[in-house]
Amino acid sequence: MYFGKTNKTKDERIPPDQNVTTGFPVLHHGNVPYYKDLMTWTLKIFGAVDHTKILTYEDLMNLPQYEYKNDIHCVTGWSKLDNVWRGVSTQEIIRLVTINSKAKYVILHAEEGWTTNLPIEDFLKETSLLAHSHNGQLLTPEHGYPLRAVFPHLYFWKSAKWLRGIEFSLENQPGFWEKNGYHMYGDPWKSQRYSFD
Ligand SMILES: Nc1nc2c(c(=O)[nH]1)N[C@H]1C(S)=C(S)[C@@H](COP(=O)(O)O)O[C@H]1N2
Ligand SMILES: [Mo]
Repeated sequence: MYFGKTNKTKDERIPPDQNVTTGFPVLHHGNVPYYKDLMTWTLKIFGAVDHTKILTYEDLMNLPQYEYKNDIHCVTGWSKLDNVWRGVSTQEIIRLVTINSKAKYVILHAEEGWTTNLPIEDFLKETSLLAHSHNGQLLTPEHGYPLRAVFPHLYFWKSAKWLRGIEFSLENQPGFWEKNGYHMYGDPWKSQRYSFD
């Protein structure tokens, strides 16, 4: 499947105060995990769900694979256009559990306890993906291998690299950058950079 067609001009694709880069900057807090193999790697789906579900890398690869092309916008001011992401749709992931109807938020858990938060409806947007590949190549360790989230409609800090857990929650709990002054939602089109924006 392939989505991401746009009728927008290049200028219309760039949110306020962003500059286009042709490189692919690496940005994160903490250390890059280097996996020799994925034998012990799992993705845990937990929290406000009927049962905790643990997926292996193989389980993920056996789910339907999607491809999307879109633009990403980092809060520090760079945007990168026309990224092709391949992976598993978040909509496939939630079919594996029953979510408590009162749950409204998702907390993503990455390696080293790094977290970020977003509303369930954003997690489930058609373009929201758990990606293993970028522009036809497996993610490099620096960019999130083996699995990262991609939410192109939010600032890129919400797109957790080295994803290990998806927690459904009744409350909106701030993640790592959100606790450090960044916005709880992070819409690049509204310049929602900091908590006071
Ligand atoms: N686990 C984890 N994911 C993370 C971050 C982080 O610190 N830890 N930083 C975020 C930020 S601020 C950005 S801009 C993007 C950068 O992704 P890239 O290094 O692939 O460009 O990752 C996001 N995902
Ligand atoms: Mo960022």
